[in-house]
Amino acid sequence: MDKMLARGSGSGSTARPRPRAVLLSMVAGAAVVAATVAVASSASAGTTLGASAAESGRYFGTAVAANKLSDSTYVGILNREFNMVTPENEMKWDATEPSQGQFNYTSADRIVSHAQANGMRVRGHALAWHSQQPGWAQNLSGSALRQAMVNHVTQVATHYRGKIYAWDVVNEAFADGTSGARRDSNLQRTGNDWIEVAFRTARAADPGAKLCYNDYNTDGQNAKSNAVYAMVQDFKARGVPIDCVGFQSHFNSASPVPSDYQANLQRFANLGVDVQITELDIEGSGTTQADNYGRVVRACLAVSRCTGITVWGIRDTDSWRASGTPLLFDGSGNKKPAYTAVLNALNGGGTPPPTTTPPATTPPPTTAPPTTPPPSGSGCTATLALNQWQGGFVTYVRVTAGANPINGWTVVLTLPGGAAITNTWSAQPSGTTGTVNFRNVDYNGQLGAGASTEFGFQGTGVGPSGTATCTAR
Ligand code: G2I
Repeated sequence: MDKMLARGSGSGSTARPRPRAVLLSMVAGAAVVAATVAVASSASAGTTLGASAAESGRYFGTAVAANKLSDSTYVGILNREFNMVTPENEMKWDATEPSQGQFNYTSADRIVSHAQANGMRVRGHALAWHSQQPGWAQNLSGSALRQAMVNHVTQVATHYRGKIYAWDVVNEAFADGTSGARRDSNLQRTGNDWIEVAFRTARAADPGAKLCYNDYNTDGQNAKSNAVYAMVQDFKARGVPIDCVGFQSHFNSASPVPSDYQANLQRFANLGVDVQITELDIEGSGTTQADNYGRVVRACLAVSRCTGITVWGIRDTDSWRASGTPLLFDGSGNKKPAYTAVLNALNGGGTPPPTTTPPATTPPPTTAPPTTPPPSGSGCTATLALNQWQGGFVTYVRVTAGANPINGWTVVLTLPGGAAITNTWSAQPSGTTGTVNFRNVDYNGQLGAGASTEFGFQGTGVGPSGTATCTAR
């Protein structure tokens, strides 16, 4: 693991331009008419949570319970609105390893299959946690527990290797209150290094998954989030593999959206990790609830490394705290004002974004044409970042549009001899060896001028690095 290079998506600090914002500025003046026409001709972009989040390269997800996948109202909303899912309980230790060494993936697999069949990605939740441990693990301590944890992380992350966008590797390991200390637990008592051991183990098992630390009451700057911040800073300094921090964001009147919510997301992003809102719910109703949801969404959109938002359930009645009606759909599956606030925020404040390329020949009359076009011209460029280890690799490819918006892209690269691709995400490869064409998938083909997206692939042998040929459509 020491040989790992920085991940393409995990080390840069370059802001990701938002395609929609760019498009809107390009069509200033004629924007209203253009947007209306474009939306009318579009299937779903700008009209569902997932499609609207994808306009800025983000996802919009929900927690899913396997036993609700037979509820047609539930599944109807899930398939229409969301493009990321988190199993609410099905990947936890008690669910996946009920007896030591005997793994049961039935319910979790059902969710992963549903996601894959419907073009959604999966956040894995959660590999190592003090809570929801099976009884046998609760009764272990010391090296027996440490060994059991390592085996659990290895087995589960290996089972789902290549199928997980991001893993909550460690969940809720810090104490509440002002101590800034680790939470006391059987895992913590195995030694302070249990968290980094879990992360290194997860990386070895699934090098393609982003690895997150996930917690609650860390949504604003406070003693607990400061302690997590210090841990992430330390991990980055020492090369412990961490790619993202999850902010659960369970809010109510006793625990409101902090005034420094965005600033807190930003300071973590500045450490060189992605940030994600992982379990959002806000108790309340009507306008107040809607306003709070809008604030949270706008905070994520304002942080370029905030890669997506997950709500912790679909309908109020699906929530772990249903009496607080904290979600976006009521018990009958109707959209609440909070839903509209979220959709409007994703769409930039009320106007759905144009979903077709605006005519590039109508520059705003008051703006002088650029004298120095970007070096990439009107096509696209592709840069590679490589994680290489003995016998295998993951390559991350960043595709960036040139001076004009593009409607699709193809990246062509040649693998070194002996290398073979075993898994690709966010692109469609033409083959597994030699020269391979990677074509965009549905949600990441359209890029505004200068905007970028990322795909990746995992393989055996020595991976490619450097740059690759990119062709735009
Ligand atoms: O507590 C809210 C969340 C806080 N962050 C971590 C999340 O994993 C956690 O999710 C909740 C689930 O939403 C609940 O559904 O975690 C709870 C357990 O800590 C889940 O509750 C459990 C009940 O405690 C069990 O009795 C029940 O069998 O749900 C299980 C399945 O319905």
